[in-house]
Amino acid sequence: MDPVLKRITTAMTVIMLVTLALMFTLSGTRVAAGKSTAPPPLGAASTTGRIVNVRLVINANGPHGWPTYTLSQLKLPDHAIIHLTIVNNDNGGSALAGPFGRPEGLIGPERVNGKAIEMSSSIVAHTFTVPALGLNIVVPAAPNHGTVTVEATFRVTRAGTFRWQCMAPCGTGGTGWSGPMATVGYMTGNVEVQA
Ligand SMILES: [Cu+2]
Repeated sequence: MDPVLKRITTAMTVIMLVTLALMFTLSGTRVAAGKSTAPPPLGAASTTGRIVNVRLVINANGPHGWPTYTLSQLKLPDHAIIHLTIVNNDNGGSALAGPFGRPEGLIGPERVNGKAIEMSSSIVAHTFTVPALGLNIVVPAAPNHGTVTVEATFRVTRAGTFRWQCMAPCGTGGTGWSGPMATVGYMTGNVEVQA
């Protein structure tokens, strides 16, 4: 073969191989990314259409030994349907303030361990309450050394930043309203609804 032609052929073969290798690598990356089943980080909002799944965990013994919601600052898109799951491992109960033993502002019933429940209780572990949004989610106590899972669906229709608060005085002090109940990052925080 003509040496020049041979060099050109070799160069073209190398280019083709490199291109193929690159395509293979890229498609492999895509498949790997598509197959990823890692759960979203706690409290992160994952959007599927207009349904947003949010997961919170309540730890009985957070920092200071205080009961703690794992995420105090929630960001939600306005007008989305929020499917909120709360996993609670706190087996203690507290007497509720006011009418907060009943779920409020939800689409459909609250579900406890997968079962729809007409809940009304004056002693619960915690609540997730956003007064400005008319939202109240009741979290019963977990069994000893176990967890209880609460699911609630609601739609936010108001942009802004709103305070959320647990309404079961699970904190310190004579009334149970000090410590975690009064400290952002534990039993109170903000919900930011983004327009
Ligand atoms: Cu609480």
